[in-house]
Amino acid sequence: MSAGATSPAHSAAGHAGHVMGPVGRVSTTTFDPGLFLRAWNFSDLPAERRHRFYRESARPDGSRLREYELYAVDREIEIAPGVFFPAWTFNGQVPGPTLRATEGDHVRVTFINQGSHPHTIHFHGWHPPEMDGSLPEHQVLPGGRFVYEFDAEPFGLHLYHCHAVPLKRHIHKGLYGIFLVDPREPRPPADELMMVMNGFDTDFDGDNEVYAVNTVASHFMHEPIRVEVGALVRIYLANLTEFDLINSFHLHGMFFDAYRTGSRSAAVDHTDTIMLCQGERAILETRFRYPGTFMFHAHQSEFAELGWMGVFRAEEARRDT
Ligand SMILES: [Cu+2]
Repeated sequence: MSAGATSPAHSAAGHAGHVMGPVGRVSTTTFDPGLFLRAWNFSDLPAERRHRFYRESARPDGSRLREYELYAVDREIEIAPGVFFPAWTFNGQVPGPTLRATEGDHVRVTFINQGSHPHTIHFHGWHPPEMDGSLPEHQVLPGGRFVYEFDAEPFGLHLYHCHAVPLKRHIHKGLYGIFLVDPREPRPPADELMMVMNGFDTDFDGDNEVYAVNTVASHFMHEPIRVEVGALVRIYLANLTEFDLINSFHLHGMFFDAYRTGSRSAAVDHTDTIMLCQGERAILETRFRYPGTFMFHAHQSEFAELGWMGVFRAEEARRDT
């Protein structure tokens, strides 16, 4: 339609019902997708509470021992305004807490199953078979516990998730999280953001009705992700969507470097859209050139309209001199 052809039916008011995404807001008191963006190793908890779930100590070779406590618990979560999902969670949240180690660290995860079904934790990365959490004998029954222990390698953006059967149901119910392993030679300092693309089958018909990044549909449309113009922004992007074969991330107004699985130091692509299969991950790096608001969303328009859409707000650095 040309600019001059606006009729009352096509006025802004006439399109009020066409606003993408649900109307209203989800409470962020129990889970805040914005807090999840920049939290790892339970950094979002007060110190004394954090100590219960995460402890780190130096080892003689200069690496660290990192000890975690993860528990499975059934919990209803709000994924869109007034839309509640009967989730199975790690530590009460979907995605579960982000675990972050450096290559060569020793990781010890005590898993307690407080849920109503048998669960496991299956980590991506190198580990002995008895730590795999995938075979029938690996199942941790309700009320049971298991200690997963392995060295963190290789460096890259990995996952952890339940591997009890039926697998797609256990993952889709919410039992997944990011297991990030940094290289020994650290990546350059950056504003780092954890983004988990996920979907929810609210009527259990094997198809998702709600999509999001970090669980809450359209959250970052209401709460823009604030970044600084010119600063390096690093996005840790993981696809934990079930039922749909692929998901994607598209960023407006710029290009980014992409490191698939984050396991190599050289970028493999320079693009504005990246496609990830189920369980696939990528690290994305860019610098915002202009101040202003930049949309990001799945390039599957259906997903975007069902909640997988948000915006960045880039601002000039404050000069206090
Ligand atoms: Cu499970």
